[in-house]
Amino acid sequence: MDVKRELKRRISAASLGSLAACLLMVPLGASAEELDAMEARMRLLPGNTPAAGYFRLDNTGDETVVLVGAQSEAFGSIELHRSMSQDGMASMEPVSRLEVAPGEELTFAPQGYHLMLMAPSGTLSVGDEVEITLEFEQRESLTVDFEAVSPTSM
Ligand SMILES: [Cu+2]
Repeated sequence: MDVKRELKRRISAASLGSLAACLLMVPLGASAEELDAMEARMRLLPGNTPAAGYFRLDNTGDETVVLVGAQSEAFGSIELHRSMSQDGMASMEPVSRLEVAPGEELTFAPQGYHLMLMAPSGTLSVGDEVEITLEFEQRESLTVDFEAVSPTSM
């Protein structure tokens, strides 16, 4: 075999090697189909009380998914919160990350987890749909349409 051809072969083998290395740097299980958000609603509350976002997250993939936050153009600030009842007093606290194991689902619902939707950029009415982007650790974000519902509907 002549030298030139052998060299060419080595180069293409080397570039294949670096391509493989690049592929390995992409987080595994990054496919969006493995994660579904359903029943996404936001409950509007009167006055200056922040709206609350509720949904269900299904992890049908084989990797644990970690929810770390949310963003929306419709709100200045969104936090993950958990409602609690202690000594008969209702309160809530911020949550920084929530894990959803493979095959598990996570439900945001009244008296439990909710998205605290603060500083709305406009007036929201029942029936409006707002995009909220859920953010995860080491995987691409998921943008979900949340439908505005009345305070009494949930
Ligand atoms: Cu809250």
